[in-house]
Amino acid sequence: MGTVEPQVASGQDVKVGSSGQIVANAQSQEVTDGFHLVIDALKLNGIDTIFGLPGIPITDFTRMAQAAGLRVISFRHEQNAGNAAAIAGFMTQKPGICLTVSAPGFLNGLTALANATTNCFPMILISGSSEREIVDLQQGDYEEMDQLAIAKPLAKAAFRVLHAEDIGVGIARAIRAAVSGRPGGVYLDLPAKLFAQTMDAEAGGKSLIRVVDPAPRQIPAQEAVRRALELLKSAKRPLIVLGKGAAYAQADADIRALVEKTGIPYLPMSMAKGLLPDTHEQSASAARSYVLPEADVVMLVGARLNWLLSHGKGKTWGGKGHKDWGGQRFIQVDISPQEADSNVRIDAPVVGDIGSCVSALLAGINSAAGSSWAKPPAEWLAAIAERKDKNIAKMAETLAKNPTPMDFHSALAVVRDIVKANPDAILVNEGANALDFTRSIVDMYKPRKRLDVGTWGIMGIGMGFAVAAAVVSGEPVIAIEGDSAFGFSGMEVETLCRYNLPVCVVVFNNNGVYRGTDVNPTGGPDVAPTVFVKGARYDKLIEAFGGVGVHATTPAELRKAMEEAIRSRKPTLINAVIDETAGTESGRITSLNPSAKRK
Ligand SMILES: Cc1ncc(C[n+]2csc(CCOP(=O)(O)OP(=O)(O)O)c2C)c(N)n1
Ligand SMILES: [Mg+2]
Repeated sequence: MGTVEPQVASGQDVKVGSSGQIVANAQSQEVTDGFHLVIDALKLNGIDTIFGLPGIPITDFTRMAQAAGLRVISFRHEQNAGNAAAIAGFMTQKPGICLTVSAPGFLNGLTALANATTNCFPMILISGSSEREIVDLQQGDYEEMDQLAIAKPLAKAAFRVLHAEDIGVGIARAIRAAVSGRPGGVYLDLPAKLFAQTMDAEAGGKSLIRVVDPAPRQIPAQEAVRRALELLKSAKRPLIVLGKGAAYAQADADIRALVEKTGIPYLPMSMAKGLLPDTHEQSASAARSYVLPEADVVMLVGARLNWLLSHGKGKTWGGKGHKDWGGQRFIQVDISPQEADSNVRIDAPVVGDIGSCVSALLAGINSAAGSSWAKPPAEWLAAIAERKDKNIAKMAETLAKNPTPMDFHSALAVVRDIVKANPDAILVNEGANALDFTRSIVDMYKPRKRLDVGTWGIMGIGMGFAVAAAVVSGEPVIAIEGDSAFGFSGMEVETLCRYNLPVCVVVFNNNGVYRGTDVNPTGGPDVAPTVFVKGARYDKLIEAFGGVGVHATTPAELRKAMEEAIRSRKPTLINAVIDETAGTESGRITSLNPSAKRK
């Protein structure tokens, strides 16, 4: 139990006991308060880190949490703290905690909470809130806002605790909601008054709950597994798609065994890269545009058929028109029973946690009535290999060029080598071209090493993810950032320096959003909306806080700086000057711009 600062429970005749606790004369009781009950409840559930930003009413909470041995990582903007919490949740399967003040701080954290929910990252946004009586009558309290109502539609669940004796239940419910089933963002509203409430320490301790089995396994039905395996067996051109959910599951060995035992080519979604090394011979990444329309049976493992997979239909999948079904039959392994049929018919849904589902599928394959599982037809594998080899050779040619100025490819050839030499390093990535080229060029070798913009393609995750990745893993972090993307969280380079984190930020500086070449068609003094200050020196930013800044205009300079950053583990920002003409509108998703659709 945490003990309280000398504080008087109202109306009681008290004295301070030998260990500083409050002793009431009547029953000789120790008291605790809301602050300590929240801290104790978190600690009781194995939470060791809080990402946040102090202010009324949670400043003292951050101090007491630190005093109680929790790691409290303070940010410069709540959105970055929220993103840190979310990705910590993804990496650890424990809910990441983000702590903010009321209204504006809460709102700043809310984008990260919504993004976490969309991406199925378990996090809990804990915000202090103002006086309920005043908020509910809209009488204009300090930072007045009905936060619970606002959070509800954006979170997987939202709770408020009004009484100290309910803190244990509140934290337990938040933890269960965040990590069980399909994980997501949970909002927990803690009014200012709650923190100061006192209660008997022993009763308080007893009111806390250590959550037993917070994310229970969900075993798939045998019938569903059998149906899926039968469909898979009937395939002539099978394909496995591994999603972020498969990476989250931490069932790495079984997933690899499933892919290798079946011999089926696979495609990793962005954050599933590295589940098997990207250099694996069964990886079909370099032949994506061939395998999607050609496959006849597709097994989705923790991957949703959303826009990132063109909704499972249309021309990407061999359909005639943009909404036409391509003829594939789908097996979908997912924790949510509602996911199947969201976009196209799923012939064989397998519902359960990815780990249990994959192990059940493997068991079915291994026991295939004595007969060993037949590998996919050789023509299918040969056709994929042919495309792959061609595309990989083409890419190697492009990467070997050394143009002046440096372009995305020549810079990423360096990043690719550095990641290969440091497979434990974590790669954070955002931008448009800076994102798409990195995803396709930089191979990942281990699971959960690539953290990026996820389902929404959200800008601003960069420094929050980088801080959390370094704090949670202790491994070096490389953040490949578009210059626009970096700007959303750039002030957190101070946070990198303050905590002395081994993060190497590489800003791919092409003078703007997508490119630096747009012009104002009116000839007026304002530059075009996508263009930034030309020749900006982002490296100077980190120098202001004692970090290492490097200005790199060639691949050789970039290589030297990245190697040094990884070796030294010093917070480093490399301003990598990229040809401002090299990018394309929106990177790979140009076609989503409305004007591209205009007939
Ligand atoms: C929160 C948010 N705001 C805006 C966007 C739209 N957007 C997509 S990519 C991008 C920035 C692209 O520029 P940059 O990061 O410099 O990458 P580049 O293509 O130049 O390499 C923006 C603003 C977004 N995805 N998310
Ligand atoms: Mg840019």
